[in-house]
Amino acid sequence: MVERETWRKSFSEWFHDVIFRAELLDYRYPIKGCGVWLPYGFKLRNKILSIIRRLLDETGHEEVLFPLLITESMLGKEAEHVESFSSQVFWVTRAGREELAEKLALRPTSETAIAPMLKLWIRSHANLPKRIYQIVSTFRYETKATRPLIRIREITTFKEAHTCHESFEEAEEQVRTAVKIYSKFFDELAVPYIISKRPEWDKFAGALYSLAYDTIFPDGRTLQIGTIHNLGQNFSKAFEIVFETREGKHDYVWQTCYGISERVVAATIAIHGDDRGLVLPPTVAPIQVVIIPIPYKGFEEAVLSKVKSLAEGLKREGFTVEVDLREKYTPGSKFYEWELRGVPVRIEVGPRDVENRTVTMVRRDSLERTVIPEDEVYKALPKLLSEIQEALRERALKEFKEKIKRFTDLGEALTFIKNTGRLGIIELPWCEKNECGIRMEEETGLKALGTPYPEEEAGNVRCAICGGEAKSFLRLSRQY
Ligand code: 5CA
Ligand code: ZN
Repeated sequence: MVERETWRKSFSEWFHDVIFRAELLDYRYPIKGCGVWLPYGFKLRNKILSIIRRLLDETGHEEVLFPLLITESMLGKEAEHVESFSSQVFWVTRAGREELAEKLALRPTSETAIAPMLKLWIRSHANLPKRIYQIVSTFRYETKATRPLIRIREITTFKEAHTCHESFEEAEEQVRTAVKIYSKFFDELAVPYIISKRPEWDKFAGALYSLAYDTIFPDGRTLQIGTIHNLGQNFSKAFEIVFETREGKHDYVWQTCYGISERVVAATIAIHGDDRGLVLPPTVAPIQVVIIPIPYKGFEEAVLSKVKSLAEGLKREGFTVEVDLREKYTPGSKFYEWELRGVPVRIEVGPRDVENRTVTMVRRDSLERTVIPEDEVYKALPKLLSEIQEALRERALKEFKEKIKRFTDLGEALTFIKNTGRLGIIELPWCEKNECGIRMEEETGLKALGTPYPEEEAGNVRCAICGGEAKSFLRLSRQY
């Protein structure tokens, strides 16, 4: 097994360090909150995006691309929305030598960019349901400390889906579909999550309610990695998106939206890593297998020719393979580098492998070595990759579950919080009154994530604050 001490104890440093040294991104760009995707990071990003694209495409979503700029009047149409985003918007006020007559916002998200076009496109129930998505940069002037991939000002990988429906019930059905899509998505990344209905005071501005996916980082803090909002008719009323119903009447469309960002890349890195660096799940690893020759005097030719034919064979079978033939590096330093970059499987070919017609396979997660006959590699590799995927999933899930604790009593919870280093999530019975929830945040010094989704009856317990009948549990954590 690989140690996870640094990863656990100084996670924040580990995270910054690994992003930089594994050459995923470079945040030395001279604007705060903006980073450069490097080739290896960009490949990882695109692998992850290809999963969400597939899941959306197969469930009736169509990919589109809207302009980056939004006029001030468009952005201002839905009152709650603009109120909540106003402190975070970047504005374009000048163009060339001229002051603009109406200033233009860089989209912080796109409801208000999309709505005026939906108004033109949707005439009748025959145009519904409508499901579109785009993957774009959005801009948020974050005032909290920025963090690589986690809190940035140019969010470069903002995947936002927007849907329109005939009825509230259909929008609710779409919310359930979105939950299925995101759950599958995170399952493929082997990233564990918990789904909560955000409390009233923390929902997306302009939504009826918000559901959120949170995961727990090695330092015990939670990260919101995805959100799903039922927007009701708030935006369609503000933008007059009206359709003719089946009965020949007119109604405003019912909308939902749901989004993720490069935080999903952050979560994939953080959840599976260890002291040697990245450990990438095979489903998203840009390189699945790296082949490294172990040259030995007199065997150079034989080793090289075996490495090359093996690489060709594996590529033909559809694996993504890297062959590290660099002469100036020792095998040891190559091992170190590909371990840092999280390649799931390393194949070593040495003189003994040539003699015995074998290959040596080393898995990145456990560093376990196995020597197998060379003609079995094509069968052994897919099996090994799926074993790695499963092992990562199991370990992550086990660690995740251990970090969620339910209490019935505030005092017990407070003692637990005081004595627990990397806290995770606690749950306390709640009457669902806002004032009690806010008091829970104050008493614990934590932030509310919301209540379990799907809804869960609290059973026969009392609100941890007022002693009244508890309707559900409130989840609380330290959040990024
Ligand atoms: N229009 C809706 C749905 S797309 C929306 O904007 N929702 S959101 O505000 O919750 O953002 C969607 C997701 O983007 C969040 O769940 C979070 O995972 C991610 N996100 C938000 N702000 C940032 C940021 N500054 N840096 C990185 N990711 C972010
Ligand atoms: Zn209460």
